[in-house]
Amino acid sequence: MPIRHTRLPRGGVMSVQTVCIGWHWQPYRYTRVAEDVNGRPVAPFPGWMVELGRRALVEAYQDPAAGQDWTPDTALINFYQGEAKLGMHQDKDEKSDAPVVSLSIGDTCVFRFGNTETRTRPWTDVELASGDLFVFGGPSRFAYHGVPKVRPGTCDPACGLAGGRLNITMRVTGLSG
Ligand code: MD3
Ligand code: FE
Repeated sequence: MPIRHTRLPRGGVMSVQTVCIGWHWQPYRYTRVAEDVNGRPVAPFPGWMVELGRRALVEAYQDPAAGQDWTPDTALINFYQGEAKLGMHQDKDEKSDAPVVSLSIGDTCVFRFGNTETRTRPWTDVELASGDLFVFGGPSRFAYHGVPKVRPGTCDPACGLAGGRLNITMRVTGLSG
């Protein structure tokens, strides 16, 4: 399935481009085929990424048992090119409160981490650089968050991207089939 700008239900188009594995995400739903793109089944979720995510949970929680029952079945891969940004939102399309693991590659961005009640302040802005990995578990899982800015040209040449920013989020959908 090719990467694409997701169409929003009210007619807008996201400036970020997204491609999914495991399950195909559209606002408010997950499906096994990319019906809004080309009707093709999405690529399977690779076992090595399950293991990478589990290692992240073990490190984040400093608990060798963390992640043993955590099996991500989808990843949303966002690509930020040019002026692309992501407005403040909650991730509520998964039927699971399991942690989300986020891995950033490429240009540094400003990540805005808000609160669970409103999409407004208080929030905390943090820079996410290439190689940064975050685990959002517990109450953070349902906090509002967004990416107001990417800093062009801040990527280490060794990151392997010609420009822009990639973010991979591993998730548990809580869906079956
Ligand atoms: C906190 N992605 O894919 S990554 C998203 O950089 C998303 O592309 C941003 O927000 C990006 O939904 C932020 C960090 C992140 C990802 C998912 C979360 C933080 C999260 C889900 C719940 C809580
Ligand atoms: Fe999100």
